[in-house]
Amino acid sequence: MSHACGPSCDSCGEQRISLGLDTRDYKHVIALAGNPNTGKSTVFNALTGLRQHTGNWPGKTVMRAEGAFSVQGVRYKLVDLPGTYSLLSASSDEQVARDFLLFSQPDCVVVVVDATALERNLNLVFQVMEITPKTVVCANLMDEARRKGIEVDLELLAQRLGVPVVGTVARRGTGVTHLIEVVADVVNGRVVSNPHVVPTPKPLQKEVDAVVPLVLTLAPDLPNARWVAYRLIEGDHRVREALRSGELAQLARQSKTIRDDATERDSTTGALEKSS
Ligand SMILES: Nc1nc2c(ncn2[C@@H]2O[C@H](COP(=O)(O)OP(=O)(O)OP(=O)(O)O)[C@@H](O)[C@H]2O)c(=O)[nH]1
Ligand SMILES: [Mg+2]
Repeated sequence: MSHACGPSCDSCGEQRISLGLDTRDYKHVIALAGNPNTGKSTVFNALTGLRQHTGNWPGKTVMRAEGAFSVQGVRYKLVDLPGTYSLLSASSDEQVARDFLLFSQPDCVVVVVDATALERNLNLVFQVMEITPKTVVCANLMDEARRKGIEVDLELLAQRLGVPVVGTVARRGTGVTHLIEVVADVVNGRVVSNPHVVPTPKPLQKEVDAVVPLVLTLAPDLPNARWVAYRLIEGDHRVREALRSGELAQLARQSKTIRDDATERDSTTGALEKSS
């Protein structure tokens, strides 16, 4: 595990700077997801220098919070999401997390898991890996695991999952710098993950292929239309209603506007860099 280092660490040459609420001109968006009470907001605070509410009970973060940091001059927007057990869950704060993960297309999703209760936490990891290969697992509370005599083989876990796994003790800032190095590698394509998700049986795949165009007719530009198609086939009434009422179409429009703005900003920055 990496050493603990402050917001800007000279000893590891990372030059990480907390930017607090200043999310201007970010290049990449990183989401922090995970079960309730795994230390997401603690990781968020360590990176951004902000003071999101933390405490030892689940359900503290109920809306998404945004902050920023930079590493070696590259600015990242970090989004702290409410805790969620599953992308299929129903409560309103869990829906905030689900909608962001599914439809806002962050450049990387860090799933913060409780190292003392891996089995329960891996359910969400698999669900996130289904929607993006740009998943990084942050095995937090490694000190608690050690205290309880639980040994977590991070390398083996990464092999089994097919995505990077980083151990942290977020309350002390330990491993957080390494986490961000790995996130940067995933975002930049230096590390290409190969998530080991359960393959869809052929007959079901055909059904999904047939439903996807119908979903896109009702909600053009919807990212993860396959996920929506699966839910419809499963008979998920909330998803069906969100599609019927136009809620999903609106989410798709919003996320497209955000993506277009980011692309436009990138090309403007590129043009300015070339001309200077
Ligand atoms: N021992 C230990 N405690 C930690 C660590 N990381 C976070 N904590 C503590 O765990 C508790 C939960 O942390 P939060 O950051 O609030 O967790 P969260 O995932 O944001 O929780 P929700 O927003 O409710 O889902 C707090 O009391 C933290 O101080 C760690 O690595 N080790
Ligand atoms: Mg929180």
